[in-house]
Amino acid sequence: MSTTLTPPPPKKVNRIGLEVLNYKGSKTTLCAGCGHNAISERIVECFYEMGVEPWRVAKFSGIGCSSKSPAYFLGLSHGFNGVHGRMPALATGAILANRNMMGIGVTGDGDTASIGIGQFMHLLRRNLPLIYIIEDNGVYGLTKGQFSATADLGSKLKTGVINDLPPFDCCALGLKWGATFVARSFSGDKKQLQAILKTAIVHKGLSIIDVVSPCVTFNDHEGSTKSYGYMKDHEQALHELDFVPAFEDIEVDIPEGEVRDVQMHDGSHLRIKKLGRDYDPTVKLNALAALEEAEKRHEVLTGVLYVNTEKPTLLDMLNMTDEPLATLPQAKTRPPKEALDEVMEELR
Ligand SMILES: Cc1ncc(C[n+]2csc(CCOP(=O)(O)OP(=O)(O)O)c2C)c(N)n1
Ligand code: SF4
Ligand SMILES: [Mg+2]
Repeated sequence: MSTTLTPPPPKKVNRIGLEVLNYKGSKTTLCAGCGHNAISERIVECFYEMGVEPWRVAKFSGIGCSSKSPAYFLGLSHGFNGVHGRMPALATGAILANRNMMGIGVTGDGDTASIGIGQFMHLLRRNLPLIYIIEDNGVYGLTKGQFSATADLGSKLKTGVINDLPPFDCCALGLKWGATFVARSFSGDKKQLQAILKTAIVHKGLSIIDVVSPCVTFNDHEGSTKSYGYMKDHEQALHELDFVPAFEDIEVDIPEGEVRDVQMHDGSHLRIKKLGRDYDPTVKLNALAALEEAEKRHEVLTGVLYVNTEKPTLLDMLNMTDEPLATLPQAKTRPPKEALDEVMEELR
């Protein structure tokens, strides 16, 4: 009697032949249920599905539970965990030194809007090509839950302390001061966050993605405005999003008047389906007005607030070379001897 062995099913791979496993990182050490874990999972899925070469990605972060999360995704990528609130300077230096790398920064609301607000503002005016994710829970999770500068006015800590200062809205800052892709999402909204992340992966410029990401240990109670419960009752999606990458067939039926289509640099499409209102995310004033209105109504507006595919990046403005600076020969990085002799002559 002969036994036939069934071969194992073929491994599922993406368009560059990698398995999803190749996009994972170490096992998370964050609390079970922390919103930050869901964001790491979305990053793994999106980089896998987009077929990004992980060794071409540079991950940056500061200090905080959120800033620990780059350890939990893209284990084959380069990573740099810097000082609290100083990630933008690190990312700027690294991306300038090698424009072939795709930069992704993961930070917290404290890391960005409290101690790091100065660095954040300077990053915004530079339009550095970088995916900048703020895992926004309104508190300093790592140091046991004090209010951060994105905590809403009137939000309550577990101890009963009420926040009596108005928040910085990182999306409004991004819009006003120069980011070219600005979105807000919720860690619990898988589909929306995936479409936003995929768009950011192909966007040529600075993407600010503020993701409300509840801290289950210190800020998920009644009275908090960054809890799962509050988001369930107050999230207002601007539109329904669908991302069609350049490598997929985009021939799909679009119901006229219902869908807005934004073409990205690489030929990918961000499909924006109307939900109630007609919203054009290429007009900055629309975004600022929508945020103001939402604040008055105590709503958390999510979706793509703004996208600008025209503005030159910092790398274009500086006319940076394609070659990594570390590999340039001295002949290309120093003025020639004759030029130096000429300067010396002028000083004589
Ligand atoms: C210079 C400096 N000041 C203060 C701290 C203490 N500290 C560590 S993490 C943190 C805040 C983290 O909050 P956030 O960025 O919102 O991250 P989360 O833990 O909430 O994800 C603070 C104040 C520090 N590590 N370094
Ligand atoms: S303390 Fe809060 S932010 Fe930190 S891992 Fe736990 S749930 Fe997440
Ligand atoms: Mg925080």
